[in-house]
Amino acid sequence: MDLSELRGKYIEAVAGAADEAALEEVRIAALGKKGEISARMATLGKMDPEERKAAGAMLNLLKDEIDAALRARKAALADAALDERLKSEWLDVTLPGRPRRAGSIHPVSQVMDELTAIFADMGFSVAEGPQIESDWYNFDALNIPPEHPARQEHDTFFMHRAAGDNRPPHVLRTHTSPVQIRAMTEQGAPIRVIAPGRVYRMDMDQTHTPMFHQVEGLAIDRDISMANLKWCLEEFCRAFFEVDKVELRFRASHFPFTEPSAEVDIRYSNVGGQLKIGEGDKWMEILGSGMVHPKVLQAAGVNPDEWQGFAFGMGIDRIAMLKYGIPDLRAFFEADLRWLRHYGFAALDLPNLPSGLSR
Ligand code: 2NL
Repeated sequence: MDLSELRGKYIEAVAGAADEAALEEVRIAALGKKGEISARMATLGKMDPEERKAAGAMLNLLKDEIDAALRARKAALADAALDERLKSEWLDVTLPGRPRRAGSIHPVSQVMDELTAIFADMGFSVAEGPQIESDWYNFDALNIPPEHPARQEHDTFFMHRAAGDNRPPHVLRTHTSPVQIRAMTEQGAPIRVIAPGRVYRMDMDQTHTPMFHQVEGLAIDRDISMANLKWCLEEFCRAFFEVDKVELRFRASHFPFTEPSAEVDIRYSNVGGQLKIGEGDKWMEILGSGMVHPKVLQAAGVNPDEWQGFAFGMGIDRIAMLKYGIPDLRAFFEADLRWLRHYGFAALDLPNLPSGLSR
């Protein structure tokens, strides 16, 4: 048999191999130790040098060609096998699940639902906005100019710009204030909104996670004062902690976006690790607040000579831990089913004021 016949025989055999086992038989017959091509190689030794050079080159070419054909056929067979499997193992992912156990509501979601119910009762609506914000909405509009030290204090995550694009980068929002700026810009005054949601800061330890939850509130009208702020926050705390009496303490503070500004502490007791709100001789800081700075109103297109109002911001994860006695913040974001079953809330049981928030 000459080489071209040999080539024809094996190329045809490769093409005809129906599965990997058949393909392996062809490989052994041609290129195996005792294969036909190998046997031809063994005859080279008896040739004279000139003849050996020419015949050796031809044999090597043929060997490479058969080898390439084997590999290509093997890949094609694997593709076909995968297609077969994908057809037989087809699954309709849009089918409803058949849960063996009901899921539960995460404490953060529960608390968001609770505070939404409380503030809705006071006439606030819920505003939402993007988690990736422009530098303007997250900082400038809030009276935090580029060189302001508060920018560093926010431990901001910055997004990338394309090379050569020198505009300020977008950021992961460091608070939900930009949502309220957007709401004010779109709706104008008067306005009453809360903005609950995820916020991001580059911080990670026992008491900080890089993503956490915040709720901010904003009330703008013609004659809203600090007195309205105080009542609103006291009423919120009384309803949220489900106690008859709460006591808040306002401490003068400073934020770029409010003037005057106050940090707010709540009275509590700690008896053997059991925290009680509204009694005792301890104070815990729970939120920041103040009268919206005229420059912030202006940035949102609201005339500060006509309108004024208060704003506040508080951490949702922290008040959830406080209300439901959850000791470790980091467990909030580990998606541990045992933890969720222990601290979670019944689904379809939306918090509402008439039936008691958390029952
Ligand atoms: C804190 C402090 C605060 C605000 C947030 C705010 C929003 C607008 C205008 C003015 Cl649109 N202020 N928000 C005001 C005071 C304090 O948060 O300690 N948060 C955890």
